[in-house]
Amino acid sequence: MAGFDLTRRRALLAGAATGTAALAATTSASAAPADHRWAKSYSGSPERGALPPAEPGVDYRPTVTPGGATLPFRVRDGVKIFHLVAEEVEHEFAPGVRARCWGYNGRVHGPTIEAVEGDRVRVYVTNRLGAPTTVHWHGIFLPCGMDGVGGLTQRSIAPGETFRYEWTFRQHGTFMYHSHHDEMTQMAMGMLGMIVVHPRRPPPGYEVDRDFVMMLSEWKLMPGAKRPDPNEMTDFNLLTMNARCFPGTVPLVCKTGDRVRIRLGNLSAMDHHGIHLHGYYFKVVATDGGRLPASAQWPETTVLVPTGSTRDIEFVADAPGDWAMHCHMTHHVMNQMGHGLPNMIGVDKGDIDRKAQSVVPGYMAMGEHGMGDMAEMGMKVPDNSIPMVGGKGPYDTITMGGMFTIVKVRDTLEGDGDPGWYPMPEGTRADVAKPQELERDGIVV
Ligand SMILES: [Cu+2]
Repeated sequence: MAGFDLTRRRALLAGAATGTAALAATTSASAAPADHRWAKSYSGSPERGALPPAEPGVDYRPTVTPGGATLPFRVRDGVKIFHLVAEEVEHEFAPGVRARCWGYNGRVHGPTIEAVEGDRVRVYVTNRLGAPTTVHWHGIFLPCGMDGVGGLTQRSIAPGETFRYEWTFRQHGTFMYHSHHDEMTQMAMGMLGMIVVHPRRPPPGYEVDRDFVMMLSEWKLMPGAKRPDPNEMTDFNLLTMNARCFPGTVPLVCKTGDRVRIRLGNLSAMDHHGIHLHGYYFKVVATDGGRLPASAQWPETTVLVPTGSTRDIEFVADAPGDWAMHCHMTHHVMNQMGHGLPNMIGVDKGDIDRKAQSVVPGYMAMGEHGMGDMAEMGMKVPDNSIPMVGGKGPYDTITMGGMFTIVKVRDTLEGDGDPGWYPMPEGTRADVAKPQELERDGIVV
């Protein structure tokens, strides 16, 4: 099966100057065998294959980046003009924990760049950091000199300078951008963002009602510290979705019956994330290598998003509720201070906490029954840090942190804001068993 993407791209590369010609060529070439040699043609000029700039809300349904933003653009002479400003940003990961990070346009991570296949784009990058930087457009086909690898494809952008990048999108899908100068430092400080490119002529099944974008990343921020530590290699303590950790993550709000796509990207320094959605199965429909043909889209409840990759998942939100969505690596649903503690499971602590608190105010050892105890008892934490777990839920403490968010599906919605907690219909929520129920079913406790 020759992917339609390849034939379409080849049609664009054939030098079609207008949308009509390009699309006609796509149709006639649809039976052609896959051929990857087209890639060599990308050393051509940025204008090659450009189509009229597509309009949001007219030519495509804009995506939503929960907790983030989309980069605005203007059109000049048929080119979409974007401007990224690399700078230091005061960022809040969750209420109670902030840090001086590096990002773009006053945000961490940078705003999502959104365009349509065939759009010619010009991205100015201004460097307001104290260090040189570059921007690499991860997964994008472009002339080699626009690839943004410091030293290899360009000289780095010195502090105070503005560089111009320019290309025509010849593919569609979910991609990313990030610093490619001193990556270990600059990516760990937050210099990442997502890129979404819609198809010029959407393939069957592409249209959805909700199109969410989510960047996964990880940080080391010592409790009380003001800056993330880029030197950390293994022991990350803030695991984030769109640069926020639970309970600071922003829910994904859907209406019952909506067709939903979530575009997951991972630019964590050292980790892959298995993102699990409760209440549904979804299909993995695309990677940053392109959309999968329907015959290759497989159902899952957890999708592994390796670092340096994107995965698009789609499902129909036909079950109302508050459905958890989170990384299934259990240490990735913890916040700061979740590491390096003595194991106290099964240990009677007696009044050790009270005694220790006389010399270390707020001291609290891991609970005899685990970390949940600490969340429920409201362990005191140092300034500018958050407890390992604990969000306020409608019934109890939610003993999760880190890479955890909620897909909120409702029969009726007023606006796209957080609709609050899901009111469980009578008799559909787990609750304490009544004695007569136990007796009826022969359960002895
Ligand atoms: Cu993870």
